Amino acid sequence: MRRLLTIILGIFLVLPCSFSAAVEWTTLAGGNQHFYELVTNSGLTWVQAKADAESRWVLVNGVTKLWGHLVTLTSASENAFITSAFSLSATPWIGAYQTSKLAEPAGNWAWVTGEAWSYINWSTGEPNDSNGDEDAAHIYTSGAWNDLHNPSTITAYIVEYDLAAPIPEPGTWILVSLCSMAFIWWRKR
Ligand SMILES: [Ca+2]
Ligand SMILES: [Ca+2]
Repeated sequence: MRRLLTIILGIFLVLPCSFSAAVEWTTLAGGNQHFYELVTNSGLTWVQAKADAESRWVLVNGVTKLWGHLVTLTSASENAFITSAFSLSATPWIGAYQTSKLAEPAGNWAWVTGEAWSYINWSTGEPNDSNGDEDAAHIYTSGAWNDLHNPSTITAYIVEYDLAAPIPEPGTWILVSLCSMAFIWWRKR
């Protein structure tokens, strides 16, 4: 009985405090300490995927909350990390989009975070603005990008977590405190 209660309490402690499927690109691996996650679903447009990514967050070390956004691939090494870390067979959305149609097909591309548009990895012949209506980007298994019709749906996107909240929200402290109190109470029994 005691063992069963320990397991249940352990699940209660671990799940809300540290659960995440996100993968860190560590400094040891030449990375930036950002976290990345491949999110799969039944099919979202680029606009829907962007909103979904921006509603997500991870807790680092139990207290630092990092908010997500569609991934920004601003270097060859970041692009290579994503390509090796995840199966990209669903050709997920990434955080590149066209701010206007005044310079098709390759002009006015931007990252959702406003980071500089310098590194590019378009697939051969892309972007091509097929049918005059491709203004959002996704990534192939090879790591190369394609511009696609924004209202098309894709069953995956990649989220990057790096936007730190300055102060953990009260709810976070309450959760951490409750977890700690529950653990101390259990050890004292
Ligand atoms: Ca990035
Ligand atoms: Ca295209």
